[in-house]
Amino acid sequence: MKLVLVLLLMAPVLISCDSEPFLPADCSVIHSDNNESPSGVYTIYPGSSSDVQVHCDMESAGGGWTLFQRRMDGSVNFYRSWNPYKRGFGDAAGEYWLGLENIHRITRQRKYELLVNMEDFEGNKVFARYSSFSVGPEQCGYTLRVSGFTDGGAGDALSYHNKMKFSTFDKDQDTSPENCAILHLGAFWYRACHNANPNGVYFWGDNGIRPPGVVWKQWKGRHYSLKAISMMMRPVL
Ligand SMILES: [Ca+2]
Repeated sequence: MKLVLVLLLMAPVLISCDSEPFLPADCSVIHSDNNESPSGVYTIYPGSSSDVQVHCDMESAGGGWTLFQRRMDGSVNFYRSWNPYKRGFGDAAGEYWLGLENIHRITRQRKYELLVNMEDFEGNKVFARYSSFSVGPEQCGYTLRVSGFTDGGAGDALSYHNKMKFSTFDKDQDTSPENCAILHLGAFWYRACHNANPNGVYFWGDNGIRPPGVVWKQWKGRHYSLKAISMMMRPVL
């Protein structure tokens, strides 16, 4: 009896080699696996082992986009310090920031493009698209690299931020003598300071008297806070 027990304990753990676990690195892999997958929340594996929930846009421009930033209703506070921006916060089913480390890990794998969808309070929808997008490692300040603009009605607000490091209120890496994150109540790849402030304070409509909100200057100017904006990436085929 003892011998049987010992043999059982020594038996190798059975591992099925018939199918590899499906660990998609981003939404494009999920879309390629099944192009009828709807938009929504999925789990991806941007690093070697870590998993993270994201919203996948399976409709815009062919689908397969991984959202790394989303504002839509003001339900999440985006005025946060360096560590939350590094690691990510919010809810993949609503407003969230994927985290600079995750964005870096995804965009270092291959060439990515960027799509920014936005909407005003009158229901108008526009976009800006960039054929090349990446975020460098933390040692380099999570530097943004973005180029190859295509206008979908929004105008080009991001080229101004190209090659900038990321700044939060507790980590000033902008080129201004002041602290852009504190001045504009956000966190971004500020220069001195911005043409876009997608992580600014959310406002419901335009009341005319307020600090800077969720801004895309080339579309609505400096004083209009958008109803919705989402920033998403996809590998270039
Ligand atoms: Ca500064």
